[in-house]
Amino acid sequence: MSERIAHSGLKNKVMTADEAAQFVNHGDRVGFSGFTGAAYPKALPTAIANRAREAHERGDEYAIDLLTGASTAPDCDGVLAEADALRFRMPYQSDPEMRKKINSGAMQYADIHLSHSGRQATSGVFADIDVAVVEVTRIDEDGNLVPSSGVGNNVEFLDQAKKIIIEVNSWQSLDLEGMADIYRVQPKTPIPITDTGDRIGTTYIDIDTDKVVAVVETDSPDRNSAFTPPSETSEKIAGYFLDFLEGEVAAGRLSYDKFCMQSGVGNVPNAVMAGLLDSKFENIKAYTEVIQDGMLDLIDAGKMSVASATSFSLSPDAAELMNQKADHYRKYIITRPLQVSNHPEVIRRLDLISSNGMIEADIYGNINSTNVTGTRIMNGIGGSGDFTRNALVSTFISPSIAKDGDISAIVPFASHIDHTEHDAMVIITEQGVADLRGLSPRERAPKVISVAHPDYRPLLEEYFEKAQTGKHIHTPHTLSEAFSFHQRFLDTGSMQK
Ligand code: 0RQ
Repeated sequence: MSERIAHSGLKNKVMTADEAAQFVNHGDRVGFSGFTGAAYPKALPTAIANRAREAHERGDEYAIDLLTGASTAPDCDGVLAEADALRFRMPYQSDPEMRKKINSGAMQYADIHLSHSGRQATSGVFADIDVAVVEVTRIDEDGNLVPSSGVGNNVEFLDQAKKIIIEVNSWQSLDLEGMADIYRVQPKTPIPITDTGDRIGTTYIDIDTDKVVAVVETDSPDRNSAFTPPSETSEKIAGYFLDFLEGEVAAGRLSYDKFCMQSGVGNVPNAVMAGLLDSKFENIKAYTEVIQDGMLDLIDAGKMSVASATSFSLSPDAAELMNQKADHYRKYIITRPLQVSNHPEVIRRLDLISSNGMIEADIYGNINSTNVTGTRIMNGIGGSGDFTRNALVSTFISPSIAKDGDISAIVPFASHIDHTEHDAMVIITEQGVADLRGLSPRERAPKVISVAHPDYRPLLEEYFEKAQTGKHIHTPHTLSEAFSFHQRFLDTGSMQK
């Protein structure tokens, strides 16, 4: 381990996680590394959760405000939520325990665009950050930090924090060094990225080593949840997505060479990437948030020339492969601070095609990505807004039904709106493609209804027909029935009955 901590001053700060947790006090605002299950601190969360539990048993208060890059893992968000150690959390999370606590009102959750999260931290929206806890692969002789499997908001948290705790994780490959491209976004200054693979910064994060109060050694894997094999539904959706891309080529709007993509996380995006393996597309580029299994496959097949993201989100097998072959993959992969990976300026410049999942879309193309029946948080908006609003073409890919058909993903009116009809351009389900570009609301509705599940199409057609008998029909609605699908679900457990 000692070769991983080359700075002599910081070597002297090595201590246990329990000792380091003593620097994290009740009421503190704490910035953690971590993004979609990668690069999160592995030891401090449990140590902080234990502190919280002990304080609560004594009858004392103990809760912190936690800022991260995005979701972490059960041994981070999960243990902290379970111990009631959090008062507040931002941004994206996807932990079942945390979801329960948020939805029950036991903690506060601010679900903000990921591209805004670091900027809000540096501009003082979250006031001072008391402690930054950041996982790294290595500390060099000058005290610079070599990021592990992701960057997220680490730079912003390290710059802002009064105290720094570093976790040096020997599970992470030393060959990750060179993958990161660290650049501090300056207000009113263009980001000099004009192509996906441009490197504009350093491979390490420079810090004020005087702020470091503790260094903790760990040896634990990232979360790396396994993906289930692609279902028939996700393969159908992937097929339609590829048909859509072919249509764009036929229309002269896209080339088989150097198409640039953003891809949300999950099984459907991985099925899309599996489809791209056998497609005519070559030299594919990804300017996206997370490196997924499918991207490693595309790189290995010589189909993807470069992938830029802020973090990994890999299955256990792919994480193992990354640990063995990081020196190979770092020729193709760049990890950037979240403010850069998700920056609207760069996304718009790169003319990319985005694809993200959704909870539901309404008949005019408003998208709910986050709140089931408008009230129950699932995960969060993540970076889907950053990419949807700024992509050349924004797509949403989703099964047309959920919960064995009790829920329709196409509804009369979305019960919560993350992406408006002005931002969402194409909706793809296993039923087909609804290309909404250039259409008025009344032209869009039949297209959206055509990708609903056949069991729900008649109900949606009936709603649309009746809504057009109203007085103002630019965007026809019968407001008293706009949430009838959701109400039926709450009353009977199914949107159909
Ligand atoms: O529930 O886990 O209990 O089975 O949602 O659904 O179909 O497996 O799809 O994993 O792609 O998730 C929108 C949640 C879709 C995700 C969402 C239930 C469904 C299942 C998962 P179970 P699927 P996915 C990149 C970009 C927002 C952030 C984003 C998401 C579970 O894509 O969080 O895009 N997106 N970020 O049963 C009730 C509905 C439902 C529903 C699905 N209409 N009502 N439940 N589900 N539709 C990542 C980052 O930014 C970090």
